[in-house]
Amino acid sequence: MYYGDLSDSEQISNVIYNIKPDEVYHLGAQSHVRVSFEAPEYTGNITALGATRILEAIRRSGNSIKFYQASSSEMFGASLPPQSESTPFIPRSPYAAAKVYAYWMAANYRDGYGIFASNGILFNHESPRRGETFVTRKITRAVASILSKKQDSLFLGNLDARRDWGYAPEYVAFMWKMLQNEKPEDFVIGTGESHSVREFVDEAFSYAGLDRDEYIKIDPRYYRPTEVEELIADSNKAIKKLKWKSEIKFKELVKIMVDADLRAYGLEPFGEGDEILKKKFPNRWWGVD
Ligand code: G4F
Repeated sequence: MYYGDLSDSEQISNVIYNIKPDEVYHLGAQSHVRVSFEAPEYTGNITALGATRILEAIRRSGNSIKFYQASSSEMFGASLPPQSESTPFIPRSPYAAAKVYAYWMAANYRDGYGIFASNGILFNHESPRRGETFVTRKITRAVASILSKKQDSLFLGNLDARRDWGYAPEYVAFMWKMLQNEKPEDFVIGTGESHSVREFVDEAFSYAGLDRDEYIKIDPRYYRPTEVEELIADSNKAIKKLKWKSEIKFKELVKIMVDADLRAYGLEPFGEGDEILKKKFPNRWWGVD
């Protein structure tokens, strides 16, 4: 294990020099959209310039290193859905603006220096490992916490926002696939379906037999100065060229996450989420995680 910091170009160069990697998957970022409004400069430094620091270290190393840039559907911002590789970027947050910059740096290092750099424009991808302040995990954790009698309400922001939510392990497998492609290219990855935060709440609470109206409260603290209303991936390029297929659909994802949080709270999972994983990924570690 090597340690580094995306704000420190010398350290990054040393890591690239010492490891001499074949492939770099750059997922490091200040990745929380709401937080980026509170810390816009820091977000630019880490999320935008961090990518440049790695690309520059790769270029200076002179080694043949493939580079994956974790681009985001947030870059589409106010562009109407469905969003594909040719949809214009209209970023709606400091985070999204920083990701647009990093996207173009990867494209420029590809075109200018011949570096194998690819942008994966990934729509929201979730799992039991999702950070607790992102909305999906916040909801599924709250369900477990309410059932454990440790929490009696859940404060949320905009329930009308719509996202294209998929299952993260599938997306990570596709990141690897992108770097095995014969040439560096950009791909949009998502399920092609959008659902509102309200629908996510409804699915999670009804799976647990809870009445959402008893628990959900709105706190304007969680509103964003500018919101992304709706994201839906048009992944046709990835489907045709790299056989992308999202296995886990919205309702299944919710059940997987609720079951995992119940277990984390020491409760018996309802079991449907576990069954879905065993059935769809019988030979994969993420089927039993
Ligand atoms: O879960 P979120 O914070 O994810 P968001 O903003 O879509 O960004 C995530 O996905 C992106 C990929 O498209 C990544 F690039 C990014 O790094 C991150 O992983 O919020 C989802 C939606 C938003 O519209 C937000 O306004 O949920 C709404 N929301 C409503 N109440 C809330 C809450 N979001 C959070 N985090 N907390 C709430 O209480």
